[in-house]
Amino acid sequence: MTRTALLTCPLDCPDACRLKVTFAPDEQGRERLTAVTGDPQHPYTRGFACAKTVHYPSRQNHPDRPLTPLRRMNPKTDPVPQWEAASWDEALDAIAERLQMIIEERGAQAILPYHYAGTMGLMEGTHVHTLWRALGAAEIEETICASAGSAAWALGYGPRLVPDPLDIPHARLIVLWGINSLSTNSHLTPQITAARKNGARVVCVDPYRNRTAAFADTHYKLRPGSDAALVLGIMHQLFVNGWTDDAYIAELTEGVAELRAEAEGWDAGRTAGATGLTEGEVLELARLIGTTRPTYIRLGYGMTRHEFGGTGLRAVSLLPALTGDWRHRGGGAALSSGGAFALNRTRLGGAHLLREDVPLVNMNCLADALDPAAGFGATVIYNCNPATVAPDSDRVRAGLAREDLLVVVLEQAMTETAALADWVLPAATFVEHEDVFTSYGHHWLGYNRAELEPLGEAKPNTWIMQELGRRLGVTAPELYWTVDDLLADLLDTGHPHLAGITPERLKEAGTLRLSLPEEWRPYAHEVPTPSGRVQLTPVPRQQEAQAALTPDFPLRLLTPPAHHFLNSTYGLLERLNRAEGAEPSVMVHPQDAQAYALQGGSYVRLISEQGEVQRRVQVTDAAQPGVAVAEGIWWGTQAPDGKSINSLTAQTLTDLGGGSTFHNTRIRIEPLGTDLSVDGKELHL
Ligand SMILES: Nc1nc2c(c(=O)[nH]1)N[C@H]1C(S)=C(S)[C@@H](COP(=O)(O)OP(=O)(O)OC[C@H]3O[C@@H](n4cnc5c(=O)[nH]c(N)nc54)[C@H](O)[C@@H]3O)O[C@H]1N2
Ligand SMILES: Nc1nc2c(c(=O)[nH]1)N[C@H]1C(S)=C(S)[C@@H](COP(=O)(O)OP(=O)(O)OC[C@H]3O[C@@H](n4cnc5c(=O)[nH]c(N)nc54)[C@H](O)[C@@H]3O)O[C@H]1N2
Ligand SMILES: [Mo]
Repeated sequence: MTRTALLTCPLDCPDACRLKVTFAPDEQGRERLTAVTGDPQHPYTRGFACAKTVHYPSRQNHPDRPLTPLRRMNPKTDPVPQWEAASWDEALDAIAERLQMIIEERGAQAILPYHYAGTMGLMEGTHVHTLWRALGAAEIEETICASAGSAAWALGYGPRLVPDPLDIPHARLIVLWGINSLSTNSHLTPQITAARKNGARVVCVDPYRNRTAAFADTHYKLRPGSDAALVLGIMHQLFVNGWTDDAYIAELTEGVAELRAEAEGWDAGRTAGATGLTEGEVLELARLIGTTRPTYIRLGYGMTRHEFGGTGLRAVSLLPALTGDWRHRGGGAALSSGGAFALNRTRLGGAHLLREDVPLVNMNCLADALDPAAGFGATVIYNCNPATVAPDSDRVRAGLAREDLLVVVLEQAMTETAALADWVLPAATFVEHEDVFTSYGHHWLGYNRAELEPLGEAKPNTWIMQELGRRLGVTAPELYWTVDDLLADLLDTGHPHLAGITPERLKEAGTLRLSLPEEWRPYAHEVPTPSGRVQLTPVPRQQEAQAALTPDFPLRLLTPPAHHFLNSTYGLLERLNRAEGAEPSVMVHPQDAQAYALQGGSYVRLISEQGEVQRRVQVTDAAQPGVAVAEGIWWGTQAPDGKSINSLTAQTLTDLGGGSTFHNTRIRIEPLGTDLSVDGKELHL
C-alpha cells in the first residue's frame, strides 16, 4: 500500500516548498520514501518540486548513507577511511568522555561546534545549538551565506521584508539582479512567467549568461563587483530625468542630498567604463527602471560574495526608495522574507544561554580555526559539509585530518567531511523527524510531523545532543524541549503577523500563511528603521577589490551554485551528476582561451593564491573576457583531481556582515599539457 503526505522541504532555498511525498513498502515490507513532488494546493509551490528534490528518495535510500554510529579505525590522513560500527551507547560515551576531558583541561571554549543550514528546521537546524550555549563552547558566526546581504539590507531598511510574491504578476518590469533564480529560486519562475503574460519585461544583471540570463529578455553582463557603479549610473539618470518619486523620498527617506551628490559623478560614460557595459545599455536599463511602474527587483545573496559585495547589494536595494516602487502592487525589491516571521526567538537555540566571554569564530575562517595554533581540541559538525563548501578547503581538510583534534560529524550522507571524522553519527532526514519551518522567499510557516521511522539507527540531531548533554551533566531545560515546547515558545509573541496562528492550527494545517494585512506593501508607508525612514546614507560608493587582478592572477573566478545540486547536497547522486555534465568544468571566454592557449574540452590547471584544481575547460561566450565561471559545489570525488572548487577560494570577508567572498577569487589558468594523470588516476582526454 502506498500512502502520501505533505511536508515542507527542509533545504536551504528560498522556496521552502510544500512537498507531496509518497511512501511504499519495499520487498521486506518496510515502508520507504519513493517519490517527491510538489503540493498542487500550495499557492507558491504550485504542484512541482525542483529538478533536484524530485530525487530526494535516492539520497534518503542511498547505499552509502550512514545508518549506525561509525568509529574511524585508521589515521584520518589515509585516503580511504576504515570504519567500525558502534552502538549508540559506545559512541556517545566515548565522545562525551573526550569532550569532558577537554572541558576539564582547557574549558568548553576549546570545543568548536560547526553548523549551517543543511536543514532549515527550527528544531533540528537551530534549536539544536542549545547544548553548546549551555556548555559555554566557542560560538560559530553563521556567515557563509546571508550575513553580508542581511547587514546591507538592515542599514537601509531594518528587518528584511519582501512584497507578497503572489503580487509579482502585477509588476511590469522584473529585474533579476545577481540571482540565478531559474536555478536557485525556481518557484519564482511561474510568478515571472505570469507577469510576462501580463506584458512585463524581464531583465537580468549578471556577469555571465546563466540560465536566468538566457531566459530574460535582456542580459546586462556587467563586470563582477561593479554593481554599485551601475546603480549610481542608474540613479544619475533617475535624478537628471526626474524619474524619482519625490513624495516617497520626502516622506520616507533620509539622505537623498548626499546620494544625489554621489550619483552626480556617474554619467553614462563613467558608468560604462566601470561596469564594462555600453553607454547604451546603461541608459536603457536606467530608462526601464526609471519609467516602468511597478518594477520588481529580485536580488540574490550570490551577488554579495565579493569584498565589497555588501555595498553592492545595498546600492541595488535602495533603487525602489527613489522610484517609490514600494507603493505599487508587485513593485519593490526582494532579498529575504525572513523578517516577516516575527517569532519569539529569545530561547531558540538557547540564545539566552550564550555567554559574552566565549570565543566567536567566523565560519568562513574555519581553515584558520582548525590550525593547531587556534587551540581547539574538538569540533562537532552538523547540517554542514565544510570540507567541500568552506573557503580554502585544502587547509580545512588538513585541519580535520589532525589526529589531536576530535572530529564528530552528524550526517545523512557519507560526505567528504564525514570521511574525515573520528566519529560519524547517523542523522535522521526530514521525513523521519518532526520540525517547524519559516521561509526566506515567501510567507508560509510549515510544520512537519515525523512520517517515517528513521532508517537503521539514525536519530534526529536533537536526540544526539540531548544524549550528549545528559552525559555532560547539562540541566538547561531548553535542551530537552520537544517540538511542542519549542513551537509554543516561538509563537508566544502577540505580534500581528502571528495573530490567530496557534500550535494546534499550524499542526493541523501543516502550512499557514502569516497573518499579513490583505494588501501587504512593506516599506510603503512605514519603515522599521530607528529613524522611521529608509537610510540612503552612508551613501554606497563603488570600491575596487583589494585582490586586484595582476599578470600572475589575471582572471576573476565565479563559483555559483549548480542547477542540479543544493550546495553540495545531492552531489553524491550519479544521475544528478550526469545531468550537471558528469564532471565539474570551467567556462572561459574565447578571448581568454586564445590568450592563455586553452583548448575547449581539454583539462587545465586553475591556480589561485590558496591552491590549485584541475578541470575541463569550456570555451564559451557565456563568460566574459577576464572572468571564468565554475558552476557547482561538486564533491571533490567527482572532479578529475579529487578536489573541491573551494581549494581555490579565500577566507577574505565582505565589507559588511563578515560574509563569504566565493565570487572574488583571482586565478590564472594554464593548459595541463601532457600531464594526463593526477595522483595515479588517468584523466580522460
Ligand atoms: N539549484 C540550486 N539552488 C539553490 C542553491 C544551489 O546550490 N543550487 N543554493 C541555495 C542557497 S544556500 C543560496 S544562498 C541561493 C544562492 O542563489 P543566488 O543568490 O542565485 O546565488 P549565486 O548563484 O551564488 O549568485 C547569483 C548570481 O550572481 C552572479 N554574480 C556573481 N558576482 C556578481 C556581481 O558582482 N554582481 C552581480 N550582479 N552578480 C554577480 C553569479 O554569476 C550568479 O549567476 O540559492 C539557493 N538555491
Ligand atoms: N565555492 C562556493 N562555495 C560555496 C558557495 C558558493 O556559491 N560557491 N555557496 C555557499 C553557501 S550560499 C552556502 S549556504 C554554503 C552551504 O553549505 P552547507 O551548509 O554545508 O550545505 P550543503 O552542502 O547542502 O550541506 C549540508 C549538509 O547537511 C546535511 N544535513 C541535512 N539535514 C541534516 C540534518 O537534519 N542533520 C544533520 N546532521 N545533517 C543534515 C546534508 O546531508 C549535507 O551534507 O556553501 C557555501 N559554499
Ligand atoms: Mo546559501
